[in-house]
Amino acid sequence: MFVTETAEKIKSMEIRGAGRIAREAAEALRRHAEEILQGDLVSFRREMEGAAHTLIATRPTAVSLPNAVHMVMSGLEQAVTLEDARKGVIKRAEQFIQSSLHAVENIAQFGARHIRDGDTLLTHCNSEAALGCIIAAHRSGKEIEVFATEVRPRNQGHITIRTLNDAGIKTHFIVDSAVRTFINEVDLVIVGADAVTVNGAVVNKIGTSQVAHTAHEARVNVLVAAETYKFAPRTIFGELIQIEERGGNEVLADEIARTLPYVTVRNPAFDVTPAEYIDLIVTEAGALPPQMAYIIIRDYLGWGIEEFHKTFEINTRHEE
Ligand code: RI2
Repeated sequence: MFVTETAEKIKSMEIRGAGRIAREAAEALRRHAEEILQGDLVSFRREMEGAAHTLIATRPTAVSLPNAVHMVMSGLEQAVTLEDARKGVIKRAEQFIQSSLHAVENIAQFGARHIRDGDTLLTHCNSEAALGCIIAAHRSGKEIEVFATEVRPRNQGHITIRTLNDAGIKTHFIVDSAVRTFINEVDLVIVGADAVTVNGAVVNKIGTSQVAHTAHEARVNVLVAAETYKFAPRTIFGELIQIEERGGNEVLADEIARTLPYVTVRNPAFDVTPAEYIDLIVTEAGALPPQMAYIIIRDYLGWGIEEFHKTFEINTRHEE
């Protein structure tokens, strides 16, 4: 029940933001494990796997979601009693949520050091990790200003300007297409991430790549704030990040669209910024150039690699 509710909220974006989605999915699994009272270990596993699948299927791009689900579900196979299995899920979900919150705090502290007194920043969309850096810099006494974009079609920029305003940070609210007009007034771009691939490309809210390209042209540095669980292990094996395309009615009202039979709305929710437009990715484990994404995947999400090796061994045996 709680899993279905959470899944619906993630789909409709009532719950949004890659980190928050991951924590809410972990919490849904935790509650689900608590609520399964009937059955044995086998049926518990089956129930939990069903719930994991439902949650992962909600939004395809933010890799924080499958990574979080994987972390909570890992160890379920090895559990020997139903109670062990239940306790394991609950414990790992709590651990994930706590470590995610700590990660966001650490990133804020690390990221703030890259912001200088007097800087004007630009952010796109609404990222708790990116905003954490900006707010931490402000709290440490640095005088900063922020340009925040509107973020069509879902207007996440409105959430961003409210947060910045509440923190007492001087903010300029601009439409997405005004970034190039103002980029020469900007010292540093800070954005979040939904996924980071092994070649250091960053998948984030649609428009991020235009912002980064514009910044690159103007020689303005681009900093990405991303927890390690936003790195995508399977990109090592060539798996591509699926870019979610949402309904056209988020962009153009149905009653208008109906009068325009030759017009189709395209509404990708994310885009890919290549590594060469990114100067630094700030994680809770420290800042690194995007080209070092593999190290994070290997050291923090090694499970993906192990799984691949297992599969590979099986495949070679088949070939013999
Ligand atoms: P945090 C969001 O996606 C935005 O693309 C944002 O930059 C990213 O998640 C990371 O957000 P959406 O859910 O985890 O608005 O840093 O589609 O909050």
